[in-house]
Amino acid sequence: MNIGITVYPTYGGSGIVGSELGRELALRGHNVHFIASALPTRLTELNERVHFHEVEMMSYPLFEHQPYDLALATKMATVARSENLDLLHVHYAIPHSISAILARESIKQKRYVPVITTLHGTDITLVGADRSYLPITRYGLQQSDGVTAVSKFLKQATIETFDFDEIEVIPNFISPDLYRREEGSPICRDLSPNGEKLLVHVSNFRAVKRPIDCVEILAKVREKGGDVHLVMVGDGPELSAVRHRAKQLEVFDQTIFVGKQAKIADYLAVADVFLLPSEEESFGLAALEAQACEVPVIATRIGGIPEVVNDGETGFLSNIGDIEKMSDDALKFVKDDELRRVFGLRGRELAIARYSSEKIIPQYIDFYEKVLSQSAKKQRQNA
Ligand code: GMT
Repeated sequence: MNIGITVYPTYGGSGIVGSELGRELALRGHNVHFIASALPTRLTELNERVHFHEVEMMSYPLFEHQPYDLALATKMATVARSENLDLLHVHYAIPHSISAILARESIKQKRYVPVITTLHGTDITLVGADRSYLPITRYGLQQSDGVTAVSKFLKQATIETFDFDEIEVIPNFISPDLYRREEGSPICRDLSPNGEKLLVHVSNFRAVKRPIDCVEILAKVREKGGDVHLVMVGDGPELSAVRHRAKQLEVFDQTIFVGKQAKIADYLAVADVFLLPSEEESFGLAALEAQACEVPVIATRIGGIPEVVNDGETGFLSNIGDIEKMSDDALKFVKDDELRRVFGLRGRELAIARYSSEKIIPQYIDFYEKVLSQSAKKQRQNA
């Protein structure tokens, strides 16, 4: 198949999933055309099966704001025709599905190119659910030829908010070869020079991730006798507040801010405990990646996290903001090597059994084929 994929190319779970999906599809012989405003972060290699088409923004004195949605739609339509795309697969509904629908409609006299929208989370729970965006998000869902969601939780949230239920759940995935344990690497020696245990958090430091809770947990674990460092991977709006709180709690010297990283796996591979204290998480891709690296997860019992983390088996779940319990749970892993090992092994086992690329990518391919045959049938009926 010739597949067009659109993602937000910057830091964010949906961009990672879309990019890795493209890479996996290309490995299986499909031609993938990324259509985005920049090369997606995790897309490190272009080759004869993986192509990148940059959305060029048009500037004109009349435009106070450059019309990205239209520039994207224009590029999608152009690439769909020039590369003979079979379908357009967009990640994150706003505005990608609207742009794709516009592209599809603008060229349908020549050929009908179906649009598949994958919902990731805040496109439904925050942005799409906002009263001002709700009607256009619903329109994007209704007009897509196929819609997938990354968790059962997100499907249910979409049904409740948008009264729209034609959604296939295709969960996020990991490549077990890319995410695996690797102790004793140079990174590990830098982060833990005296053998301190490593708590690791990875996010885009938005308020919904509650990154400040991570330094609160660090302070409590240390207070309770845990010899730990906290590694904060990523960047975003809450970063300066996190730094400030770390100083207030006198744990700044034990907190290592490494910024955005192209290879998150390097940090997860040496982590001892992964922290994800979010107040919203439709799936929690970083928790899955951590589990694949045999790292037990301390997270909140919200959204899709219980679908990914088995409480008491691959990690421990708590209520939002329950720093006391999260730090007690983290301390258990810090103090007990065997507990950490058992939870870690089980985490990798479940991550591979439920969410390996071998299992999930065929589900996307089957879904593409289903949508293509349904839309071909519809086109024949309308002819
Ligand atoms: O919240 C983020 O980090 C970014 C956001 C995105 O769409 O880029 O992530 C969402 O999609 C990820 C991949 O499917 C999920 O793992 C995250 O749980 C989800 N974030 C939220 O629901 C807050």
